[in-house]
Amino acid sequence: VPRTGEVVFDKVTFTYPGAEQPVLADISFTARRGTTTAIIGSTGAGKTTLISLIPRLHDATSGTVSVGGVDVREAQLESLWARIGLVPQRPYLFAGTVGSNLRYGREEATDEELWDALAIAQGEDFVRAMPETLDSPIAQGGTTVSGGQRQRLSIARALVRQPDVLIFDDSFSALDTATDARLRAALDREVTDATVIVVAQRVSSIVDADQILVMEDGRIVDRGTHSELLQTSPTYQEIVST
Ligand code: DCP
Ligand code: MG
Repeated sequence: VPRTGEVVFDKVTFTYPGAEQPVLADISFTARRGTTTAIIGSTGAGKTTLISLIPRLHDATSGTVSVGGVDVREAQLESLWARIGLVPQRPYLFAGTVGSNLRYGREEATDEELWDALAIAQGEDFVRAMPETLDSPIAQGGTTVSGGQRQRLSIARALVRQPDVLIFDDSFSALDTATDARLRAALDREVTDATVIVVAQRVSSIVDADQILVMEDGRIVDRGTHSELLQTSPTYQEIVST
């Protein structure tokens, strides 16, 4: 399996088991290594479903999804997952410590690597301010940290794994716009090799993306850069203005 993290969707359709209507229809795009692909669209458009096909949380009903040139259905699941860092829309923390939560998925990571990931995820300051820093306990369900802190720990956990493909599902929504901007600038600076896929609600989080896919009812209705879409896409214009 080549180490390149290019993600390709080719005419992908997906219907949830037992459902009548497809949730994704005719999805084709390429997300290249070293670039950021953003996915935007209203609630229920199918964004989370789309990204869930990459680590095979679901399998496409028709069409193919490939990572690094290999059809995900033919890849070994363990090696596929090792190459994907997915920050879920509802981040979860385990009972344990800050450190054990960050090491989940890469137990051998050093403290220095954890701090590097926290610095990018804008979590360094609040973890340093905790009485036992990386050894601070996290209660079951992560109730000892705020929603925004949980989001940042979840982002840092994905970075610690140094994946080829980094997927953020609405991961910046609980952050204030200044923190969001700092985090994206740090990602741009420090994560240069990965294929980054960002699902976002806020247009400000994706203005710099190399390509933006605009989704509506399970389809990609428009695509382009921010400035291209401002001129060509009524759907995008509507999202921008709300
Ligand atoms: N759906 C379903 N079964 C599931 C998950 C979703 O039937 N287990 C349906 C609900 C929506 C459609 O699929 O009609 C798309 O759901 P998504 O969660 O993929 O939509 P988004 O991620 O775009 O929505 P949001 O912005 O609210 O996260
Ligand atoms: Mg979603």
